[in-house]
Amino acid sequence: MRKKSFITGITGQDGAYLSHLLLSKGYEVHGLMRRTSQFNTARLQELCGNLEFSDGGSLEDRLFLHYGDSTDSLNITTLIEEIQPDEIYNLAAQSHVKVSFEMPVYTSDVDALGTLRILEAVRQAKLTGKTHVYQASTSELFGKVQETPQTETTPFHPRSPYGVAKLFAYWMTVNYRESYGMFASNGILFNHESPFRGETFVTRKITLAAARIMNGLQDRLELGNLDARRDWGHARDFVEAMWRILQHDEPGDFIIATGEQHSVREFVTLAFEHCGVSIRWEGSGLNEVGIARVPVLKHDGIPNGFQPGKFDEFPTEERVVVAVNPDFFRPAEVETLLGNAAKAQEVLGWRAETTFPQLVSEMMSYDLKKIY
Ligand code: NAP
Ligand code: F7E
Repeated sequence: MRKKSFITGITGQDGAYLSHLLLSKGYEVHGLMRRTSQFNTARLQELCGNLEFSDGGSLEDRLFLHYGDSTDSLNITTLIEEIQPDEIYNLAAQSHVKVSFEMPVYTSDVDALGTLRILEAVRQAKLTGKTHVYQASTSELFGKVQETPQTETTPFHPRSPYGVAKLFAYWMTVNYRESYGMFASNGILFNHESPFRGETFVTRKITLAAARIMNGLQDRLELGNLDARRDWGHARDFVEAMWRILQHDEPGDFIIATGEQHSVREFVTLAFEHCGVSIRWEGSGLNEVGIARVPVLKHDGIPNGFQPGKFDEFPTEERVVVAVNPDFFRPAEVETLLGNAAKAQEVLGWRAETTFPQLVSEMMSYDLKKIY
């Protein structure tokens, strides 16, 4: 019998990597998918579409997508009762911190109550003794950090409606574990990125813009807080940690992080270095700019075909390629995050495999090809 998993947020970055991992391990994967006016399964198709199975079976026999929404209690309860999953990964969320300031009520409904709906559905379906539940908790819980690096015992101080909603979800997960003996665990994951990261998160915004600038398609990249520091890992490594958390003998809460932090400015510098371009930073605050010699801006919308190593083949100009735009500031900022994943290493045997330069390189290589 195949193990059955149910992933909410299956169409997102982590949902797609986790589906790949679970399908490769022989799981039957069920996913909650929102009805949208355009197809939203591109990540799943790219990461899982070519999977081959040793028993000769096909993807259609193992991957099942169900329409639904984390705000719809009846839908969630019915699906969990029908699927009777061995493992639930609750990844669905309005996951953009800046957007959460503009949509605090909706963000709370999805990210806070959405988690409660899952936990309560498991209880109502009398699956408490069977189903292991993973909750996608976040380093945003630490917000205005109380100590560095952050561990499982660091006090929380969220700084956004997103962080506050995730705090409710974190404690509900602990509460269902303590009240009903449910196998419910929190993975407190620090930022993790990949070529499949949403395009409005800072890392992907940078790699896409750098690829467009190098192809003569974009004048400059406008960013908010260049000094923000994050502990950035690779989503592929981090979904492995999610799986290990649910395979452990007992439920618990785990920090998942690389233990290394970099600023947004460093990420930009490395992204352009991948293209053979070095950025000169000048000015400060709102007037800070990044200047570089890059291919001239084209006006016909056709990429110039840039690839690393081909820099000398293009007419170039020196210009401002990065500028600060206060529209991207947040009402309250999380300035610095750095995780200590010693518990995950000791208890789960997990550690981040991908280095920061490898992550930036993989994302840049992907986006330089995606331009076409
Ligand atoms: P993501 O790419 O934004 O994916 C979010 C997923 O949730 C998408 O599948 C999205 O569906 C779905 N979703 C949004 N609202 C929903 C709703 N009302 N009902 C059902 N599904 C809904 O996020 P991610 O980076 O994969 O992150 C996965 C989870 O980990 C999230 O809970 C996030 O908050 C948390 N997390 C992420 C990080 C990180 O650095 N990536 C770190 C810590 C924690 P659509 O495709 O239809 O939009
Ligand atoms: O911002 C700064 C911004 O939006 C990172 C989510 O997955 O990770 C993510 O949340 C930093 C912040 O991610 C821009 O102010 C500067 O300090 O990429 P981000 P995030 O807010 O850290 C956590 C762990 C989650 O749980 C979330 O779901 O970069 N920044 N300039 C910018 N950020 C954006 N988005 N855009 C800018 O132009």
